Amino acid sequence: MPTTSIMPIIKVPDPILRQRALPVSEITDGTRQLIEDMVATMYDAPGIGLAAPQVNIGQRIIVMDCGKKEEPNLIQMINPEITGISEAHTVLEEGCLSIPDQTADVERPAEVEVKYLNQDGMSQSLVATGLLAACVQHEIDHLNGVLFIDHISRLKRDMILRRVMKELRKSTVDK
Ligand code: GNR
Ligand code: NI
Repeated sequence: MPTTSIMPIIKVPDPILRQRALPVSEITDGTRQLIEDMVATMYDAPGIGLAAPQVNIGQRIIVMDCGKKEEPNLIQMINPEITGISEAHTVLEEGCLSIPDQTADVERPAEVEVKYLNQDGMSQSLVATGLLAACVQHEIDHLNGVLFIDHISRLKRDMILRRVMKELRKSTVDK
């Protein structure tokens, strides 16, 4: 019987979130198991995307589902690379499982083209717009140690970080 595990999600200020993840050099059964566990962890959270560094794994792997409940659209990427961006930018409200309960408007290219490997090591390409475009850029950022708060003003970033640290202190004193 195949079994999947829900993995703990790493939160700020863990330095792992600021490290650059390494390319997957060989796709093994272990890689495929990790991807399964990441998918289960993303749906459990729930979130629309998850990057391996968020579960303490420094590999270039992301999973996403920006579909609806009735119409899921699971996408799993190994070694994703942005190969094209639109000139047009859009603003979307983003959140992050590693920065609990905080959101901010983030401006990004409206459309991106991404090249990646699937679980069988086959090269794939995706053109994303709308929420999926924001999500795939947010996830690839995670692989480079970048968080959505790096795209907003210092004032807003510091406000969010102060709130997160306050909650963190509260939860460690309580317990
Ligand atoms: O669940 C998530 N929602 C979200 C909303 C707008 C843009 C990006 C995202 S990704 C986020 C899950 C997460 O933290 N992925 O890294
Ligand atoms: Ni995130």
